[in-house]
Amino acid sequence: MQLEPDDKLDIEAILDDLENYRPRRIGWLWRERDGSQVGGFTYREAAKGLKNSVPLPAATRSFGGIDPQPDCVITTEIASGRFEDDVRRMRMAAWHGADHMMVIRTAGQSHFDGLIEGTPEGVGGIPITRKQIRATRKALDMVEDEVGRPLNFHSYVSGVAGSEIAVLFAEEGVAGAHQDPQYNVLYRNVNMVRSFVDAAVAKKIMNWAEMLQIDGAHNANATAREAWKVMPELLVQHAINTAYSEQIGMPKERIALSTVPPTAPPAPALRMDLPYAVALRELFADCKMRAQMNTRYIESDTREAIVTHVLNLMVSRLTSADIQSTITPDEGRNVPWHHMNVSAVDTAKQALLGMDGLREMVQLREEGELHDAKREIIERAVLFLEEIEEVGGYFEAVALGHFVDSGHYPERNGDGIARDIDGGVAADSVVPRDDDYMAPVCEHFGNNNLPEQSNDCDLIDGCTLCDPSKIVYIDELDPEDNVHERLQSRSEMCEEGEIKPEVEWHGDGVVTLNMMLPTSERIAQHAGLEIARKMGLEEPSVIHSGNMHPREGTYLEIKGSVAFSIDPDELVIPEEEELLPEDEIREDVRENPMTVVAATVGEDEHSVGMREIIDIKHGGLERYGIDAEYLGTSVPIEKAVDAAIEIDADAILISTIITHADVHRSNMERLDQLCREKGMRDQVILIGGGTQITDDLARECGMDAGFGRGTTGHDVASFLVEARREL
Ligand code: Z97
Repeated sequence: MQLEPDDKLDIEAILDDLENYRPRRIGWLWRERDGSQVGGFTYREAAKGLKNSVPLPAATRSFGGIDPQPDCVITTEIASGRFEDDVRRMRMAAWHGADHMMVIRTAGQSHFDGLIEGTPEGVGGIPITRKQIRATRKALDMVEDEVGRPLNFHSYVSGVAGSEIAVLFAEEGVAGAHQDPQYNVLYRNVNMVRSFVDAAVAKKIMNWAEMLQIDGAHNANATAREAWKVMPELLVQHAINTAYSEQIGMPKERIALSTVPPTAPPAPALRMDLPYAVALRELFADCKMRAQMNTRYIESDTREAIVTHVLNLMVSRLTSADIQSTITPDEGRNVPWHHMNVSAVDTAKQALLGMDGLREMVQLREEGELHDAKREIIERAVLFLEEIEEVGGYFEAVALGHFVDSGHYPERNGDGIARDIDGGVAADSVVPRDDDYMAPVCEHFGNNNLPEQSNDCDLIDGCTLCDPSKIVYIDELDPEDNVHERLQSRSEMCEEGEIKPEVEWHGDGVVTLNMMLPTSERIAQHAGLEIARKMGLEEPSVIHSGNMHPREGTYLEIKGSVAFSIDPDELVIPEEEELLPEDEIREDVRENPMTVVAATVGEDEHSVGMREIIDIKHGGLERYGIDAEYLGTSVPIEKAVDAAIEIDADAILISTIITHADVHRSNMERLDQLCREKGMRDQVILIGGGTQITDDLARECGMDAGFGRGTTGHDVASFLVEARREL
């Protein structure tokens, strides 16, 4: 199935014949590093460009639409809980430059104790299912053809169903997964023996499927009371999972550390984050670095979140990142929204490109504060590991609450997460295998008595990894809570083709209002909700309130929803005016110089609007080489016409801001009339401008064009060049 840029993703088509869809490949793919020359710029850390993409906003207007791609893989983390909406968001993110599609279930997938088929939405979390994965991979296959770059699909191998999930992922071509037994133990209270045995099984399968593994150390940072204090422990957690994975046979280049800059401003973040980042890269030089953002200190202020992210990106560029993760800037206020995923991907793209080649110009010092701080973190981590050995090993250390203690190790506050070796979910569920244990499947971890000289799965004529036709596909379990029902209720909610706002799910109707209220925060919040209600928003809630001054003002962001939809066929949409490209205008004026007379006419002292249209600074006519004779304010129409005759101007531009007694109309009519009387009307272009002027109004009054609010020099220059060609 080929996806054209103008087509919407067709969910029905994705679901069609899904039972027979197979992934095109297994395994993780990196970007091709080949983008050194783009649009006249030289990049040192760039990857091959995309076939279809959305460039950064400034690129479209000022850099010829180039869309260079940084060298590292960029993640987008998606959590709408409905795969039919996730895939659309993935497509948007891929166009902006994401190629690592990380699907996290809305809450606690690890709490599911088994593999669930079908697509129920469930309560309090979405179980991972084959159908979701396969539909997502199928959509991603279409999108990667569209953007011309491979897309890595990623999810999580955790919980007591982790090993089954690993098999499912291997069968369905999932390219990357979080897998870290410490995550289950510390944060999900899965029994530690079970968690480590499961991890061995899962990692072996992941290795077969050439998945990139991401560990879970960053969670200590996200959980800690004072996140920067867990730096030594983060190194320890990385070390434990990495060593364990290597024992099971994973090569280092498929082990990615989930690095996290531990703190955020107002802390002097870089002085803490940078030594930590350097220590990590020194200790785990052959592993991959997956640079995750600091999430511990995200509040509802998107500006603040973005600054933290950019500082994190600077750490990535000053050290290294193989994968650059992006947490959406709305993480502190909502379940992430479509446009926030795109915003986060753009932030990463922009910051990485902007800091391209930084390390060639700036060198990290090998002595002084950076060196000393790095060494200290490593020493603390080594002590931490030694203490684990001393107390009898990892399990004992966990039981003693060594992990996620709020002290700065070796200081301890006795508030770490303590788990019982014999407790937790699925305690006592690990039993020793019999000596003659046998499972005739490939990539099975541990003691397995298969007949000599046979392939692992010969006895059953191939396991599902070798013979995917044996995979049993279960479509839906729940007759009500499934994708078909959801698609049905979508079409009932909105007539075919009708438009409703959305942030997360198709037609969810959610919109935001931004407002500044001149009062204190608490009053503002309630007043804001009342304003939203009066504006017709349903279920409004404050998603951000920012204190401008305790008494003078509060800035609010409010979300709510609208119940109506819009029929695009009923919209009256004026034809889009196409401007000449800026270079073409310049070329035309260079070959054939252009002069215009400009004045604010009548008894009108407003000068700013006209000057902005003329002056070079904000891109006025001068920028295109057009010579503008500015006559000033309160200029009589006659004087403007005389000046035009005197310098043989191509055009007369008059600005009329005052509209009292329709003086703006009469000025324009008078200009047209006078030019006719002088026999010059068909040799001169007449333009009227001003805040109350529209093109229609100006034309009615005899002008060739009218320009109102929001006009730029480019608009006027483009019109002048085209109009002169027609004279
Ligand atoms: C990230 N923002 O980008 P649940 N295993 C590990 C994990 O880290 C997680 C899960 C499983 C973060 C992702 C937090 N991490 C969010 C090692 C989750 C899945 O128990 O199914 O909710 O967690 O890495």
